[in-house]
Amino acid sequence: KKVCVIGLGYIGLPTAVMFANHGLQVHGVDINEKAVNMIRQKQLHIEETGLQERLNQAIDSGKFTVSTTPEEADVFIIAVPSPINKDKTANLDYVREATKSIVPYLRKGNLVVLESTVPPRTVEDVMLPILKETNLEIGTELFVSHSPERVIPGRIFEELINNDRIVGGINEESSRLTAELYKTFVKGTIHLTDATTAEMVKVMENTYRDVNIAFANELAKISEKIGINVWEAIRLANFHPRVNIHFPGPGVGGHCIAVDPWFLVELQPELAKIVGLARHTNDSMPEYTALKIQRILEEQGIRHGRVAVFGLAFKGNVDDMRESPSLEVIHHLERLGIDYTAYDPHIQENRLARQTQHIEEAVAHADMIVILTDHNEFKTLHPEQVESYVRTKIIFDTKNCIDRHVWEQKGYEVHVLGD
Ligand code: SAJ
Repeated sequence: KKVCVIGLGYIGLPTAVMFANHGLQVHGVDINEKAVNMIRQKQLHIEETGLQERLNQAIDSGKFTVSTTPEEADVFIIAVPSPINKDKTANLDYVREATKSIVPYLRKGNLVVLESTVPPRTVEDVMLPILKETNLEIGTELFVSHSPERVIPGRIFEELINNDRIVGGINEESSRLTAELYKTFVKGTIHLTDATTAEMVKVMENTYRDVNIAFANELAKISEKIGINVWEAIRLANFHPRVNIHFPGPGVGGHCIAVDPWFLVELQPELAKIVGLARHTNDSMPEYTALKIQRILEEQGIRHGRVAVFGLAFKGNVDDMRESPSLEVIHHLERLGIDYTAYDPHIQENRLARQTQHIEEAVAHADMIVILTDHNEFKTLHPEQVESYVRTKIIFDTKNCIDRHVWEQKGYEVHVLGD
């Protein structure tokens, strides 16, 4: 069997190498020529645990080829971005273009699977009209389904294999063929449904998380006002067998959780009320964080202070800066006229003006270290590493990830978001 994977990003590339390493012939396609050339030479354009070894194996075995154009195959998997526009409406251009790009290569009996997260009805209303241009009869000569990826960056392979999988075909035969395909490597249960329900399920999962985090952020703000530690309160509440409150932070980033809920708001603005409010709550956190930084500096009587921002990735232990709340926090610091340096050991190149690759440079003359992501490097950071460089001993932990007592023992004033 041959599989053609369209889109070789965080989802497409791991999925492609998994199929290749399980004996299928795989052709990977991306419009980004640089990424294609890198992959061909077994170089990674993204960071993910276990990807390098698996890519080496896939290329060396001859089972995995890559280029910028599709090839004929039995199965076509589309794993392209589905971002939102500035006005928070879904941008389905990549999904549309990817679908159009395979039309000339589709033959009788082929299966097309969309993995990208999309607003419910996209397969039916956006993809099927394009696929009809093949003149193949949809459902009998051409099979189509949605099987949303549900893996978390940092643990992609573990979750690709072990998570349950949702498969929503446009008819039963499409679902059956898709389930058979993923059985190649999926050990979790494969649940069958229709395409639109599958689309809704995926958007619901990420919206659930967004709403839950917004709740946690609201609790953090309330806790600061009434003088308790929200982290301790959440820890205790979560001992209840039916409570699972998520955690506050400087904002919600990434291209999934902060994006997908808008699909529901766009579809049903009058009905998706909590969903929209949660989005606004989470989007307010970077400014809230920056204002708290300003307040801490003022309380210490520090004028023209300098802040060392630790963490630019959108979350801990990933190298991905897209839609990162850290960028928003920095934007607000600039607006407030607060001087800063930025440091992230997972972001290899300097993409910001005040960014440095050296921790010593980052904390030089700093009046405050602000932790915005829970990278392992920050959790285990020791005061002695920065001791001789900082100007003022203040640390502000927005992820509750440092050992507060270690820092307090060294004379630091420790602030935690939601405390
Ligand atoms: N965050 C919090 N508090 C929390 C958890 C996360 O503030 O308690 C923040 C993170 O710091 C980050 C953002 O939320 O900025 C998103 O991070 P995440 O780890 O929650 O999620 P993603 O975007 O990496 O992956 C999510 C996952 N969805 C769910 O867990 C329901 C993943 O399974 C999906 O496959 C992925 O979205 C996707 O591609 O849709």
